[in-house]
Order: sequence, then structure tokens, then C-alpha cells
Amino acid sequence: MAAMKNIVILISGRGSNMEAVVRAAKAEQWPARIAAVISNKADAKGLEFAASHGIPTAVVSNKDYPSREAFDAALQEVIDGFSPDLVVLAGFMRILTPGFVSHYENRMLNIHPSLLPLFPGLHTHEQALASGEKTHGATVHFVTAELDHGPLVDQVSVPVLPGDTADVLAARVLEQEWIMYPRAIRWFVEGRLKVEDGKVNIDRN
Ligand code: NHR
Ligand code: GAR
Repeated sequence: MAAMKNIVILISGRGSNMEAVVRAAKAEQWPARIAAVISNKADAKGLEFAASHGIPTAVVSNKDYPSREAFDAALQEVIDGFSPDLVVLAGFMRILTPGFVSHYENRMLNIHPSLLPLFPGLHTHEQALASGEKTHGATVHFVTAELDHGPLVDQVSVPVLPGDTADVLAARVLEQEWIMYPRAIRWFVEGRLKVEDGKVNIDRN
């Protein structure tokens, strides 16, 4: 049997994607452990779920550091204390510096709530509504220095329906994120998802 892989999950808030990953890893008996859940916000709701499931938690507050570089150095030190094979951004809200990103090259994933390359950055649901999109969705990608531009792993789409508000649309997307993100992370821990020469390879069986 392949060695257990360590997953470190970074959150900033509710942590429902983190929760979906924790539940799937357990239910499907992945060859992986959730080694830690780390937040840049002390009051992130997701920390309570992680702690109640026996997962080590840590807070590295960006407010305690004078620069992005100093915050990222502190965050990297805490993450590396858990010997991660994979770092998972799950609603993590701080832009990461190029040095940090290159340290986790090809082993850091993000889920972004739009059909990239449409709507990188923040307020994606508002942007999709404002531009009159008929479909919207979410994207899993490897993290590179350029925000929301890393190699694509998977995408799901949902319809934009008449009368949608940003909150209603976000909830429709989020429900799909809970399916798609654990699936992609499972591919990674099973050694079926890799980046080679900037290209994503997936063995979907
Ligand atoms: N960092 C790099 N270098 N590359 C990516 O692809 C990243 C990243 C950091 C986070 C997640 C991303 C998303 O999926 C992500 C991808 C935060 C912001 C942002 O503007 C934008 C995109 C994402 C995350 N953050 C503000 C900042 O100044 C702070 C906003 C806040 O605190 O509420 O860092 O959407
Ligand atoms: C999710 O929709 C995720 O895709 C998005 O925020 C939500 C987090 O929910 N991520 C970003 O916007 C990253 N900038 P969660 O905390 O319940 O997983």
C-alpha cells in the first residue's frame, strides 16, 4: 500500500469545502490524513469543526505581520511543521507571494468559484450576474504566482436562473464544489493527478 499522504488545509471562514474533504477522506478511506487545518482568521467557523474531529488547528493571523512576505514566511513554517504532501486552499482569502507559491509548486490546489478564465479575483457571483452569464460554476486549479491562473484540474457548471441573487447563485455553485473538490483531492492523494511541464495529467480510470 502506498504511504499515507499529509494534507494541510488553509481556510479563512466557514470551511464548508474543508468539511467536505474531511468527510470524504474518512468515508472513502483515502490513503491520506488531514494533518492540520490552518486559518488566517482566529474566528473562522471552520476551526471548530476541525477541532471537534480531532484535527490539529492553527491560526496565523495576517494582521500580526508587517508585510505579505513576513506573513507568508510564518505561515510556511507552520504548514511545514505538518510535512504536507499537498496544501489545499479552501476559501482561503489572502493572496500568496511568489516565494510561498514556488515552495509548494505542483502540490497546492485551490477551488475558485467561477468558470476560469472568467472572473478571477473576488465577487465572482456578482460579476457573473452583472455580465449576464447563462452558466456559472467553479474551478479547481493548481496555484501559481499569478492569481487564479494556474493549470486547470476540473470544472463544473451550473445554470444561472431568472431571479438569481449572488447568494442564491453562490449556494448553487457551492453544492457542486462539495462534490468536485474532494474528488480532485482524492485523485491527487492516489497519485492519479499530477502536473508535468505545466500540464495537468489525470488518470480518471
Ligand atoms: N495566491 C496566488 N499567488 N495565486 C493564486 O491563484 C491564489 C492565491 C491566494 C488565494 C484563492 C483566490 C480565489 O479562489 C487564492 C488563489 C483572495 C483574493 C484577494 O483578493 C483573491 C483571490 C483568491 C483569494 N484577497 C485580498 C488580499 O489582499 C484580501 C481579501 C480579504 O481578506 O477578504 O489578499 O478567489
Ligand atoms: C467557496 O465558494 C470557495 O470557492 C470560495 O469561497 C467559498 C468558501 O466557502 N473561495 C474563494 O472565494 C477564494 N477567494 P467555505 O469556506 O464554506 O469553503
